Amino acid sequence: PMIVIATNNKNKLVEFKNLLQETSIEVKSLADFGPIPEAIEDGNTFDENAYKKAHHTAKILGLPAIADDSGLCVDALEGAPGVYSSRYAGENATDADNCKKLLEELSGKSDRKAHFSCVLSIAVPSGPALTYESRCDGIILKEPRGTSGFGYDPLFYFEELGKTFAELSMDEKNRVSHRGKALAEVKKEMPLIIKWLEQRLSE
Ligand code: ITT
Repeated sequence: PMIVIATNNKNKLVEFKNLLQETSIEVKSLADFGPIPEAIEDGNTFDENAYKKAHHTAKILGLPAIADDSGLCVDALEGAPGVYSSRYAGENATDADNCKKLLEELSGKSDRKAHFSCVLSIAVPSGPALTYESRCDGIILKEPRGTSGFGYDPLFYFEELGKTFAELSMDEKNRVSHRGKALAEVKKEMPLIIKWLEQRLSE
């Protein structure tokens, strides 16, 4: 079967493609279909928003879709920015704006523990969905380090490797990141997922 990667985030798309390329599923991106309206991400949890995005695209295109909802949860900020990670500093905020805002919010705080969360939802047009999730723990630095990746990567220090996510290659990041681990699970389960999709699509 075919599956559409329902994301407008170029960096996520690259990570997705990289991880799903050797599976037997045919992967498409939104760009293969021409513009469709964006899903409304008004849920309070990563789960809700991942499903909203996957089902929205599946319904419009009439094809199974996979979406990611992810974000950074900071202990000293009671889990913020969480589901608001992409627009922490405002509706049209850039990654740099969001990182700056995070450093401001954390200034003077000694607890720098944080984690990235990722929920992946695979939905069919008629509604049912499968969910996979993972997280990755780290520390928020006081200044950015490294130039790869996106979002909060330059501030997210991954202790096991002694580097920020922005100092890792894409393959290194994918081996340990929240999205990489959730996608690895999807990859491992692919035979079952394909069976599940074929059943749902024939109903
Ligand atoms: P789509 O909804 O179109 O997929 P988005 O960027 O709006 O794209 P989200 O709503 O899931 O996606 O927001 C995720 C935000 O969380 C993202 O913009 C980053 O700020 C942050 N984030 C998620 N994964 C990250 C990662 O691997 N590295 C750094 N920051 C990440």
